[in-house]
Parts: sequence; structure tokens; C-alpha cells
Amino acid sequence: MRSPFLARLHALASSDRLAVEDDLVRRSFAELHDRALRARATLCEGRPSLDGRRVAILVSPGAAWVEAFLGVVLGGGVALPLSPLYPPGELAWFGDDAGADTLVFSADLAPRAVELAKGRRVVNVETIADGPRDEAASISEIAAIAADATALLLYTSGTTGKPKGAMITHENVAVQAALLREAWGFREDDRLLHALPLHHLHGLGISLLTTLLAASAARLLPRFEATRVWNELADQRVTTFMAVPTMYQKLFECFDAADEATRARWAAGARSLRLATSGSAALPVTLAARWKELTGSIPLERFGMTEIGVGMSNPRDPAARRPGFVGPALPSVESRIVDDAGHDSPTGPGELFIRGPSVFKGYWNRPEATLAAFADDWFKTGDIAERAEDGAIRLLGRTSVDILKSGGYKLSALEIEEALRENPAVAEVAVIGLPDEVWGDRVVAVIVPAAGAEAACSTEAIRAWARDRLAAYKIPRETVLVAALPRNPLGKVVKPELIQSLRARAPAPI
Ligand code: MCA
Ligand code: AMP
Repeated sequence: MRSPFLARLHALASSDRLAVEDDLVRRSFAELHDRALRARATLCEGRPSLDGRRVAILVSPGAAWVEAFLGVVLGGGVALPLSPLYPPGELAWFGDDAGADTLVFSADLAPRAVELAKGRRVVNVETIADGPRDEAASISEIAAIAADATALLLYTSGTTGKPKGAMITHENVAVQAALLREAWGFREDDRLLHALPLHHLHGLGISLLTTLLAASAARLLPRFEATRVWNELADQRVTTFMAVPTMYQKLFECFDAADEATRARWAAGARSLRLATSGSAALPVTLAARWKELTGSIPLERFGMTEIGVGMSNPRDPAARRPGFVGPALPSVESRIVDDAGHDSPTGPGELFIRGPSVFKGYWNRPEATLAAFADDWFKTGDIAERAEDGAIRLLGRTSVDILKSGGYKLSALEIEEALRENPAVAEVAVIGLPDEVWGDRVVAVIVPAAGAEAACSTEAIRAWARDRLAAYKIPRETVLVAALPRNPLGKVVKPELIQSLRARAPAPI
């Protein structure tokens, strides 16, 4: 078998150990594999293979999501996981951009899927595994899937307006999972509590696939909800938990509001975890310290990116973790720090470049963007880093003021500005991120209203208007109205100036 991802999956195909469970079903590896092969046959519709066709997945998190996803990759197709948080128009845009010819959906999301479904074959996830397997075709076809074939397309925001689909190969998936299995010591008896979205690499690759390919089990929650997560931890049936910093923040808000007996139960649950990790955004040292107070160790913080998987990780040994650092590079991940003049700077600060077998193969249908993202074969992360003597990396920010991180989601200020410019009440707009304890970056739209249109540019009016056009987490939390935007002699908005002036004012609500 040429795909190391599928070879690993195949090696687990006869295991009766638990693989995934949700609120309704439990599936062993053998059952999961069998159902994925049935899903494969449904998707292939008698053809030997999906042959690189893109299949959109708009399914609520759970065992059925995993079956559909594995059905696509076992079929030699490319999975396009989508989030129900996107409004219908944006979902259709993803389907079109990826050229997906099939949509797998779950009944609860059918109303969201109407526009996306147009012109595509639709398959209901509830019945996708009901049919027979296609033994004859599957054995030889699956064995022929190449290591560098694209397994999934994950859309990520950049500095160029609309998101780009990162092509993650079968080899990328296998390498990333193997690196983390080793670094974080996954064992067969590990059980992951999974509350992350499945349309990003953190929830899908780093958490779910690492767990499954290590022969451990994943317990999938329908969504992140702090009380639910605490109660799951308190049951002490899970051993690992992966989260973005905002989730830790929300967990503590919920913890502080609970009574003493509940807090004691929850704290015991958190202490029983073998491993709690944090990533996708900087973990404030104060949050790390609170987790340590509760459990005895700070979360394991690591640095990752859709395009590279996890690049740097703090050590598994809690005593060796350094707050504020993301650790040294993982084995096989090569890293460089390059200063403004383009020279290597061993300690930095400068832009972090990454190379190695976990790095993606390019952006779907965007050869120029792919070219621009690399310097020779080094991927340019856009993150500014410095390196300590022991090799540990500290992240200092990003090279572009137009990339924001809110609750672990990467957002493009330009994309949000483009959407807001469609509003006739908006004459000019600049979207910025202001530092925020809960969200990391708080998205603020600074607007010059059209004549007489001030009311239509209020926070409430703009948020209501944007609801059908942008995913909920991209919608600015606040608008600030100004007479003019600060511009440089070339007419470009000077965002650092805006950020500074708005940081200086009293904190705003929401
Ligand atoms: C939800 N809202 C948000 C966000 N999430 N607003 C801004 N930023 C967000 N991230 C909106 C909701 O739509 C709602 O809007 C309001 O905030 C309150 O929602 P709430 O219930 O408080 O939020 P939640 O549903 O609990 O979501 C918080 C969350 C979520 C669980 C932290 O944002 C999340 O799942 N984040 C994970 C993102 C992630 O997986 N990133 C990985 C990228 P309204 O009031 O208008 O309805 S991959 C990556 O970064 C690399 C590979 C790596 O290193 O990991
Ligand atoms: P994404 O494109 O959504 O995969 O997000 C990747 C970006 O998340 C990186 O380029 C970093 O800016 C940020 N990121 C991930 N992990 C961390 C971390 N531990 N600390 C700070 N930023 C992080």
C-alpha cells in the first residue's frame, strides 16, 4: 500500500478496540473500517475509485463524520470538511472553489446545505454506510493510492482576501500523526476528549487522526460547551484533551461560577488527564499558571499551522515545559529564522521558515499563492520568532497586521473588509485585531460611514447585516465610526496607528 495513512488504518482494521464514540454510538476499529469501506462504495457508485474527486462534508461531529471522511480518503477522493458555522452562501463558495461534485450532509444541517447542494450529488450521512462493500475494486484501488495524493483540502485565510485550500497529502497525515504519537506518547489505552471543530487541522489532524492512527480512541462531543467538558473530565474516562487557549479561558469562567463541591469534582477530573495541550494561538501565561494551580502542570503548548501540522512542541515531561515558549522543532521538522534583510538569524527575531515531510503540497488551484508561500522549498510561516539557547522557540507576532486569530480561528482582515464594503452604508473600512483576554484578537471594524448612514454602521446594524455573509466568528464584535482613516502618502491605511489609538481608549463591551 503506497499511502502510509491508509496502511496504518488497514493495520488496525481487525481490532476490536474502541476507535470512536459519540453520544449515540460506539465503533471499534473493525466496525469503523467496515463502515468506511461501505461509505467508500456508496461514494464511488460502481466506479473503481473517486480518482481525486472532491467531496464536501457538512456533517455534525460524531462517529458518522469519521466514517464519511474515511470513506472519501479510502476511495481515493479529497475530503473537503466544512463548518456549519458558515452561512449558506459561503458554504457554496467553498464547494465551487474546490470543484466538489459530491456533498455528504447530515439531516440536521440540511437547511444550511441547500445552496451548496445545487448541481452536486448529495449523499445522506445517515445512510452512507448502509450498502455493501465493493471488495473487488477496493483492495487493488486502495493499494494504488499514492503517498503524495491529496487526502484533504483545508481552507485557511491568508493575506489575499478569500481563503485558500491547503492540499494535505496522505503522507502529510501519516507523518504528522507519527511525530505526535512519539512526541506526546500516545498509547492504545489513551482516550481523547474531542471538542474542536473538524474543519481545521487542530481538530481533524492533530487531535482526531493522531489519536486514531495511534490506535487510541476518541470521544467526540457535538460542540465545545464548558460545563459538558468539565463533566466529561470529571467522569475520568478520558486521558487526553486538546484545546485552543479560548477554551481554557471559557473553562475557567465556568469553573469560577460553579459551587465548591462541583469545582472539587471537576478539578479531580482535570488532574486525572495524562495530557492536556494548547495550540492554534498563544496561551497566556496567566492561563497556563491557573491550569498548573489546578492540575500540577501547565498545558503542553505547541506551535502548528494548517500548512505544516505541528512544527514545535514543548516536551511531554511537565517539568520541562516553558511557559511562553512553544518548544523546539519536532524531529524531521527543519526550521530557520530569517531577518528582514533575508539573512539567517539563528536566534532571531525574524520570520520562521519550515521544511520537512509534514509540510503541505500547495494551495488548490492557486499556483501563484503557492509560489509566494515558499522561499525555495522552505515554507514561510508569517510568524515572527526568536530561538532560545536550548532551541525552544518563542513567537512574537505575525509579519502581517492583516492576519488575526480569534478563538484559534485564523481570519483575514482583508476578507472581512471586502465583505463589509458591499454594504452601501460603509464608505471606507479597516478591520483590525485588538488584544483580548478571551479571544486573543478581538475583531473591530473601523468605519467611515457614507453620508447620513451612521446608524446603519452601528455595531448592532453591521453585525446583523454580516450574519448572512460571514461565518459567525468572522463578524466584527464592534464597529468604531471615524471621520477618516489614517493613511500613508501612498494611500494605504496605517493599521498600527489605528490599533494603538484604539488600544488607548477604555475597553468596549461584548
Ligand atoms: C464563536 N464565536 C466567535 C468565535 N467562536 N467569535 C469570535 N471568534 C471565535 N473564535 C462567536 C459565536 O458565533 C457567538 O456569536 C459568540 O461568539 C459566542 O459564542 P460562544 O458560545 O461563546 O463561543 P463558542 O461556541 O463556545 O466558541 C468558542 C470556541 C470556538 C469553542 C473557542 O471559537 C472554537 O471552536 N475555536 C477553535 C478554532 C480552531 O479549531 N482553530 C484551529 C485552526 P453570536 O453571539 O453572534 O451568535 S488550525 C490551527 O490553528 C493550527 C493547525 C494549530 O496550530 O492548531
Ligand atoms: P492556521 O492557519 O489556522 O493553521 O493557524 C496557524 C497560526 O496559528 C500560526 O501561523 C500561528 O500564528 C498561530 N499559532 C498556532 N499555534 C500557536 C501558539 N502555540 N502560539 C502562538 N501562535 C500560534
